[in-house]
Amino acid sequence: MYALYYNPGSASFAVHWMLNELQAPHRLIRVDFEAKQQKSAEYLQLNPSGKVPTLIVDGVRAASRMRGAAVVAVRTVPTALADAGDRIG
Ligand SMILES: N[C@@H](CCC(=O)N[C@@H](CS)C(=O)NCC(=O)O)C(=O)O
Repeated sequence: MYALYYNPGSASFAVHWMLNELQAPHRLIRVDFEAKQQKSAEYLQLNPSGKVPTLIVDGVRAASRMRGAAVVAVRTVPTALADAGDRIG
């Protein structure tokens, strides 16, 4: 199960798109930039850069930044392709 810390219109869009595209079950947690939530002590424990996205996989922080999209793809694509009846090559 994935959890994505995001802010609308930000770099977290890429990871959110990948989760949706691959129909990967996920939970979204909005990070309020106006309230500077990304700089809160709680959030900095999750992601010391103080930025979104932060991707959590099975309760463990897996990736921040664009690598999150790659993590979702690598973990999910084989199953997604099989379900769709697609083949690589
Ligand atoms: N640029 C990074 C994303 C990290 C990033 O710059 N996120 C911005 C939003 S687009 C952010 O969280 N900014 C909040 C801040 O710096 O306070 C990427 O390639 O994915």
